[in-house]
Amino acid sequence: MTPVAPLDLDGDARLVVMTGAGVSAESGIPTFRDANGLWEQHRFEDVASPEGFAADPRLVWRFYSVRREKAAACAPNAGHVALADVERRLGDRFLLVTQNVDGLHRRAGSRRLVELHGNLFTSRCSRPRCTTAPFRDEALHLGEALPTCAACGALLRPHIVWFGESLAPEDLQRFEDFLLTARRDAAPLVYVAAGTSGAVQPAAGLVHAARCAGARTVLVNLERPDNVDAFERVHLGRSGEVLPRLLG
Ligand code: BV8
Repeated sequence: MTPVAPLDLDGDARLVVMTGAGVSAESGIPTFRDANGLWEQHRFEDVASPEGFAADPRLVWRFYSVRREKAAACAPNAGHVALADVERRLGDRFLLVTQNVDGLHRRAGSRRLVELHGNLFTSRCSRPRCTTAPFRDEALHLGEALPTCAACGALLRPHIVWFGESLAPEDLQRFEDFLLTARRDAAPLVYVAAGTSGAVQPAAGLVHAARCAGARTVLVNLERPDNVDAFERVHLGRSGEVLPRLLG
């Protein structure tokens, strides 16, 4: 692994970090696109799309229940802890934006956190106009009977952003506001992406918005991802080893 010089985060510097499934790999959670990754067993259209849910809600509930069970049995790793530590140090000069739905950032102590793609441990009514709000759900729905909404009787679904579904505008706005505030304050801005293949939009494109806002860009990944050219500094290595040094 190339030497890792700590980021200069003193003074008024702002740091925004984007994480993907690679950050949870060292906790034992399979990524999506690595060998024997999650998508190896399923086409993502079948298990992570509204069409897939409509066609076979039992398969989708099994896919997410198995991941719910796995994530609950895993623990945050040194990369998650380093991100929670730097948040304690920087306070509102820090923002964590994750594609991950496993909940490990929150369990490591991160609170200035935007879960762009939702959360494994949250369910909601599948009927868009139902008034039932998303709620904490740790149950495993592996059997024949599928969970239904207490208010309207429709099927419940995981509170996850599936392919073909839009991200929550307020989540993207929180990221935009953080960039705008850094610019307004003429503060140095650093954008770090860790453990992501840069394959999924619009998350993979956030680095371009950060560059337009004047950010220095740093990548931490096991291999060169699709959007590697968007980064000025690249650290190839395990996020559990690199992030503590980079953010220390
Ligand atoms: C949307 C929830 C508008 C599910 C997920 C252009 C613009 C807008 C949309 C699109 C576009 N082009 C295509 C689209 C459509 C689509 C898309 O991006 N498709 C891809 C496949 C081409 N995007 C969407 O549908 C998005 N919606 O844009 O709405 C819209 C509306 C209608 C019609 C069109 C557009 C919604 C995308 C969200 C999908 N949901 N997750 C679930 O989790 O079950 S995405 C899913 O992939 C996960 O969230 C995952 O995090 C994410 C990205 O994967 P990564 O996290 O990067 O994981 P991956 O395995 O790929 O890579 C891991 C990396 O880590 C590897 O590089 C590996 O080398 C590295 N690594 C491994 N170990 C380590 C490590 N690195 C460091 N240390 C280690 N130890």
